[in-house]
Amino acid sequence: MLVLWPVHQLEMDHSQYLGIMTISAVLKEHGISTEVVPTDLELISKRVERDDEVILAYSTPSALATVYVELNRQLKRRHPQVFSVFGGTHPTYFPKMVEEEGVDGVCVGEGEYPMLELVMARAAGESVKSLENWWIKDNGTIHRNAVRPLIEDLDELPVPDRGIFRRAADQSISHAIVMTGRGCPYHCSYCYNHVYHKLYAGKGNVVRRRSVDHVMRELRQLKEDGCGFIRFMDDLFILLPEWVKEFSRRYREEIGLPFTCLVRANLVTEEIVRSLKEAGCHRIMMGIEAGNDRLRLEILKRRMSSEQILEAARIIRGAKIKLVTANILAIPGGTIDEDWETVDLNIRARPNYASAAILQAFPGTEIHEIAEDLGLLEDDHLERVSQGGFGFTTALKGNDAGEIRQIENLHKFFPLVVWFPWLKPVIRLLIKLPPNRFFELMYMTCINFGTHFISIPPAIGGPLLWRKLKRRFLPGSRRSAKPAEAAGA
Ligand code: B12
Ligand code: SF4
Repeated sequence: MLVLWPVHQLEMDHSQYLGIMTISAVLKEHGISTEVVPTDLELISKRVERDDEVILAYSTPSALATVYVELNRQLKRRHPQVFSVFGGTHPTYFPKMVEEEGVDGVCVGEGEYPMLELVMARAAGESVKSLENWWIKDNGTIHRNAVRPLIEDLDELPVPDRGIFRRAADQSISHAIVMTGRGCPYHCSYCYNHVYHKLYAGKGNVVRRRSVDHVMRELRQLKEDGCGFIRFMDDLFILLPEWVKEFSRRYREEIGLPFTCLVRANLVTEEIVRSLKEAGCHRIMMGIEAGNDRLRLEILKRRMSSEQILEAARIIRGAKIKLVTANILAIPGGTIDEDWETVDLNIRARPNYASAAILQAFPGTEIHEIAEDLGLLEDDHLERVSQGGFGFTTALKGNDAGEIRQIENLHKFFPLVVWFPWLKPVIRLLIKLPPNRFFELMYMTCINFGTHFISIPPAIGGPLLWRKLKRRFLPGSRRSAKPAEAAGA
């Protein structure tokens, strides 16, 4: 029995999927083979043919749902005997995707034990239709099973199986994405967390943290393997101040690598930022999201004031930690003037880099309902947000096409205008032009500079950018995913 995970853009250095790695580690503990492969129809076909029984498993963010469903449809036409399952954020928000052609089952919520049970049951020739967390299609009938309680103690999980990616792709080991816990207690309308709170009501605490010991074990291994930089991607790294203090002390003594993490402005204090700095924190990312109070409080449901944001930014900058802000444009019910307010609040916060995304109203989230109530959804909205486009444009309708165009263009100039506020009058004029390659190039330049020279120390980010450019522009070095035979080695 082989569990095979097709991964979009597997060759990219940031393609580090902890969901896949953790499930893989659990499966391997039970003697089950698992591999990742690039989303290449021929490669996957060859690999499928080499094993008697294969489960195709897709870890599916909404942005890639259509990409994976389409790939799977083609694979199932060639290999009807494989069993195809989908898990991750999109199936969790939108389990109805089980109705798609070729999908045999979707896993709702946390996947380690549900996947283990499913694989074991199939290996034993047993039925999988009543397994917890699964929506299973069986002879045209869909069986919708409830979720099991959340894993209470994350320390019971094995260290993520990073080897699964290293064997399959020539990814850089210079930096690693690490999660020290799961869940966030807040309920921002565009985020996955409120969905989890609803889904798991009465079934355990959504917010959980690994012990410092457990995290250190993983980090020591990463350091031994040559990793030089850690990206903690916990939703809210500073949620538990006592944990952070213990972690910071031990991290400084035992690991000492530069790292980044994410914070929320209302939780930032001088004391916590000092301990992060002492531990070696290189960059902090903090959401500003919207400068306009109505959009921030009522639409995005981010309960914090502009003053709190500015004070947190002051504390982070004061500690000489690089500050990167996260922002959202094209918010349902918002206007271009309100998006300029976001620029203005960023200018006042003076981040080292201001990142911005165009809001994607993923199905299952509250912001999707808000957009629906405002009549902003096109009939093909789901397809539009799930083709792997990663948000260069909005999929929402607006009252005025000209205004939408300005917002999409402002997105391309966002980091630049926060760096150089004196450019505002020029950019106000430029964004009235039709979207064009120059604007995109400007955006890609800023984003690559921000990612590789600000968010990551340049000594590590520089080589990463070089690898990326080589892959993009030098023929022959484009595919750094290894052939399926090597992946299985
Ligand atoms: C690290 C991270 C990234 C990394 C790595 C990609 C990744 N998806 O891991 C990078 C920086 C590349 C990234 C990019 C993007 N991300 Co991101 N990212 C995260 C983050 C912070 C952590 C993911 C993680 O490692 N979680 C820990 C693991 C253990 O949990 P998990 O992945 O959910 O997996 C568990 C279950 O979902 C399930 N499961 C997962 N896959 C499968 C498959 C099967 C078969 C089964 C049975 C179960 C199963 O079991 C796992 C173990 O319990 C999450 C927020 C979060 N806290 O989860 C956002 C999040 C996943 N990202 C999000 C978004 C929007 C994006 C982007 C689209 C942003 C953009 N505009 O470009 C891109 C998409 C790129 C991509 N290909 O995924 C959204 C997704 C929303 C949605 N509806 O899909 C999230 C949820 C953030 C949010 N605020 O809502 N991201
Ligand atoms: S604070 Fe961040 S992680 Fe928490 S719910 Fe809001 S957006 Fe999601």
